[in-house]
This record gives sequence, C-alpha cells and structure tokens, in this order.
Amino acid sequence: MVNGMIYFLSDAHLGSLAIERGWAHQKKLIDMLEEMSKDAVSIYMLGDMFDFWMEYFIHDKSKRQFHPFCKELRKLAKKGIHVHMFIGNHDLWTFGGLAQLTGAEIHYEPCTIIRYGKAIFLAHGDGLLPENWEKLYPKEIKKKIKRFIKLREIFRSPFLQFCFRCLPPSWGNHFGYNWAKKSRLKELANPCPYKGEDKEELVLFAKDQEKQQNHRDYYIFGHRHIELDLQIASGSRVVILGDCFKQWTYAKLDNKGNLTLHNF
Ligand SMILES: [Mn+2]
Repeated sequence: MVNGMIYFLSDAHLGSLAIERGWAHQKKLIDMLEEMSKDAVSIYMLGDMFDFWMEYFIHDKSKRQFHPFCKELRKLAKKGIHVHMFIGNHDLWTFGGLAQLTGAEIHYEPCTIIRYGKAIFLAHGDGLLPENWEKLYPKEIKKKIKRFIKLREIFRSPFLQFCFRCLPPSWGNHFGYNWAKKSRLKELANPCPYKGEDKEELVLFAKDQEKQQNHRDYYIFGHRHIELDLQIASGSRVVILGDCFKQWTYAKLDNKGNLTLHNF
C-alpha cells in the first residue's frame, strides 16, 4: 500500500512476570498488528516490546514463547509492510538475533523521519533529558535520574554485555525477568503520572530541540506508560504512547499527515 497508514506502538513488555495471562496478552498484540496490517505501509514499535530480551551465545529455548509474535512480524514484512523496532531499556540486548527472527529493522538510536510532509522524531525515550535538568529538579529526583543514567551506562557497556551473553540462558533470564518484574511492581505500587508541561522530561526535551531550531512536527515516545498528546508553543506536538498491556494505545499517521491517538 503506497499511501497507507503509518502506525506507532510501544511498551508491550511481552513475557513480563508481572502481567498475567501471558498468551492472551501476546494474542491481543498480534490481533492489533493484524488489524493495522489492513491499511499499513509501515509500523513503528518504539521500544520495550519485550520485558527482557537478551541474546546469549548459548541457544535460549525460552525464546520460543515469543514465536507467534515474531512470526506475525515476518508475515507483515512479507506483505510489504515496513516493520521497525526501536530498542527500549528492557530489550536493548539484541545483536542481530531479533532482526533475523522478525524481519524488522532494528533502531538502536532515536531518529527523525519525514512522512507525508511531517518531520517526526521517534525514540523510546529513556535517557532523553532537557539540557538544564540538573538545575530543574529537586535533589531527590536528581539523584534518581543520576542513578538511572549510571545504570543505563552499565547496561550499554560492551564488556558487561559480553559477560552476560556468556551466561547459561536460564540463569540470565532468571535474573533479567525478576529484575523487570520488580520494576513493574514498583511502578504499579507507586505510579508516576504525567508531571506537567514544565516537569515532564520528554516534553522538556522536545522544547529544547525546538529552541535549538531542530524543528519537528511531531515527537513520539514510549517508555512512560502514560498517554499524552500535547501541543507545545512552537506548534509541534508531543505524543507519548501509553502501553500495549493495559491501555493498548497506538498512534496513526494518515496520508494527509494527521496524527491521532487510539486505543485498541
Ligand atoms: Mn521503557
């Protein structure tokens, strides 16, 4: 479909030990993609589609649980739909395996695309901060952000990644899935709602970009598990996709360049 729709979704957290009825969850995601495939030209998944994804040097049998989803993505690609997957902060450890399994193009960095006359900035959203963040937040939040940045560096260290990939998959997975579960339960017990236009990091990041004359019409992020569609002063819109396990949010760009948020 040359003038088809472009879809954006994120944060399915497949395989999460904190989301019940794993198969029903995956099935609904497949149904959603199937629905999109009727008029899609491209589908962008903006990260954390898996709650934990690691590619070991030893064959990992547990990946079998995701075969239906991976098969669906291959099917879409075969149909001629461009399927894109951004890494998030839960599924950054892919070294070619996921691309092979799914036929999707994997993005390791944020990027800007131009479609139907609109410049669109795409990223998972973790680690994107406004320039003056150290002056902006109180001590406690600053400490939290610094901790997150440190952890992000550790996760991205090639040496530590190599070590982790040497582990037997059952050990690594036990560690990874339980860590992810802990963070999900923490989020459920202590949800972090939208912080407001003057505090939400991703909104401030977008405003910074606009100030630096890097104009985009739309900024689309995942990561936060909140739904947001906000017009900022420059006229740009900042869209945060909710998730694909509770809110089932997706965004759709039509061939006139209109972007809308929906729930499946
Ligand atoms: Mn995330």
